[in-house]
Amino acid sequence: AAELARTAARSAGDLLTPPAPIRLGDVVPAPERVHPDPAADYTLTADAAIRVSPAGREVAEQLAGWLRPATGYPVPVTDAPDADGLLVLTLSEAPLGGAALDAARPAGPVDAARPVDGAAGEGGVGVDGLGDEGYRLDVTGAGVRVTAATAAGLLHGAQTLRQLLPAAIDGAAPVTERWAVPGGTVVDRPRFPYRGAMLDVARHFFPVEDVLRVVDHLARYKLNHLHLHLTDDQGWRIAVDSWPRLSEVGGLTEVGGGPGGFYTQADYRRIVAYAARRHVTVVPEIDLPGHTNAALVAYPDLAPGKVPPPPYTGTEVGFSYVDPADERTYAFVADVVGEVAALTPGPWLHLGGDEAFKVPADTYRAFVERAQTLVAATGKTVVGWHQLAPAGHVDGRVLQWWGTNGDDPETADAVRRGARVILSPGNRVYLDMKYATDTPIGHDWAGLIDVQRAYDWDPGTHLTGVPAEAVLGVEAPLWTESVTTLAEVEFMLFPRLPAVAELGWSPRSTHDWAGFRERLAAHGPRWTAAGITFHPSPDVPWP
Ligand code: TNX
Repeated sequence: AAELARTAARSAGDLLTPPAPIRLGDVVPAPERVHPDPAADYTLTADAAIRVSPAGREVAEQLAGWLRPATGYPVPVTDAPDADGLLVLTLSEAPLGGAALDAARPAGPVDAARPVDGAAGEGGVGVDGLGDEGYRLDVTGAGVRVTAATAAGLLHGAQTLRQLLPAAIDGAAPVTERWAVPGGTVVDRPRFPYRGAMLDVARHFFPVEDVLRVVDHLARYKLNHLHLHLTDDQGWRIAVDSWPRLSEVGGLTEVGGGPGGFYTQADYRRIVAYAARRHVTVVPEIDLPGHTNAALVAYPDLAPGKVPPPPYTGTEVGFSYVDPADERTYAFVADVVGEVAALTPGPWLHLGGDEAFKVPADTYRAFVERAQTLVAATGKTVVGWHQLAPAGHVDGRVLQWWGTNGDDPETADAVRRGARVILSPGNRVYLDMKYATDTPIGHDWAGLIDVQRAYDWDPGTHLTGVPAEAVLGVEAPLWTESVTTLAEVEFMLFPRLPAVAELGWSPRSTHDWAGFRERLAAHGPRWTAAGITFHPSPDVPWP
C-alpha cells in the first residue's frame, strides 16, 4: 500500500517536475552499492535544516557550509532530537526520530536485488558493516539521511550528498536552481584504509592557505591522508625548536632562487587541525639520510667532513647526506623526529630514505635501522620510500613503493618480513608527470600520465609478490620542482587525483574506464564553479 501511494504521488509530481538530473550512482569514487529509487527524488528547499546527533555536529556544520553559498538558504544545524530536519546525519544504529522522514520510509532490509528503504539497523546492513569510514545514504521525497558508525563515515556520506546535487552547488554565490537529489540508497565503504596524496612543500614552498585548500580537495574525493614532504635539498619547511637554524636558515631557499619559507609549529598545528576536521591525517616526512642539503647549510657539523655546502636551488637529486659516522647526527634525528611526532596526532612518521646515492649500502642500512628505532621510540609507525626495504623490520613498518615496473624483490621480501605497502607507482600516479608532451610543467622520466593511465591499474595486484592483504592503500605524490603556484598544483591534481581516489576507495568490481570517464566528466563543471584549475584532458568527455 505504501508503495502504491508513493507511486501515485510520484505520477502527479512527474507532470510538474522532471527527475533529478544526476543519477544516484554518478559519484566519484564509485560507491560500493547503489539502489536508485526514481520515485523518491528529494528537492532541497529554503526550509531545509540539518538535524544531527551531537557527535556529528562538526560534520553537519561542514555540510551546511557547502550548501549555503550557492542555495542562499540558511540551512540551520540543530541537535534537538525533536526538531524538524530534512537532512539528518546520525552516528547511532538507532536512527534519530524525525516525523517527516520516518513516515516516508517504510522499513526493509538492504538487498542488492531490489530498491532499499530501511534505515541502517533495521535491515541487512547496520552501522556495524560500515566499519570506520563507511556510511549509508537514504534519499526519499521527504528528506535525506546519512548514517554511519563514525564521524569520518558521516563526512564521506555528506560528500556523496554534495555530489548528488547539481554542479552549481559548488558556486560561491546564490543561483536559481532546482536543488534535486536522486532518490534511493547508497551503502558505501572503502576498499583500502590508506588513501592519500603527497605535496612537496620543500622544492617550492606553499603557504598554509594553499595546503588547506589541498586538504579540501582530498576530502572531497574521500582521500584520508595528506603526506607533507617537509624537507629536501632546496629547503627545510618545519620549525624545530631544538635546532632553530633548520628553518631559519634552511628555509630561506627553494628551486629557482625564490624566497622559500617554512611553517612555524603553530602553522603546522593549524594544518593538522584543519585536516583532522576533514578526517584527513597528516603524514609528515623528514627525508633522511639523503635530500638533506638545506639541513647541512644550516648545520655544517652534520655534513660529511664538516664541509659547509652551498645552498642548493637546482633540481638534481642524490648528492647530499647527513654524516652517518657522527653520533651528533643521531641526536639530530632523535630531536627532529621527537618534535615532529609531538606536533602530529596521526600515527605515522615518514623517514624518506630515497636516493641516498652517495651512502654505501651497508652504511645506509645501519643508518636506517637506527633512524627507524628513533621513530619507533616516539610512538609513531615508520613509513618510508621503498629504498628502506633492505633494513630490518620494525613493528608496523610501511614502505611506499614508487617504482615503475611492478616488480621489486626487495620490497616483496620486506613484506614477507612484516612490512605493509603504500602504492605510488611512478608511471601511474606521479602527479608531477606531464599529461602529454605539450604539458607546460612537469617531468616525463616515468612517462606521460593522462587520466586513463592513472586509472587503469589495480593496487591489489600491481606489485609482484605483494598480496592485496599487505597493501595499505594508494598515494599520489606531487613533486614540485616545476610547480610554483596553487593553480599549478590544482592543474596537476585534477583530474588525476579523483582517478587515484577511486582506486583507493571503490571495490574492484566497479572498475570500468568507460563508466568512470563519464562520471568524471560531470565534475568539470563542479571544478569550474569552485574555481579549481584543471587539465581538460582529451580522455574525458567533458560536457
Ligand atoms: C624522485 S620519488 C624523487 C624526488 C623527485 C622526483 C621527481 C622519490 C622518492 N624521489 O626526489 O622530486 O623523483 O619526479
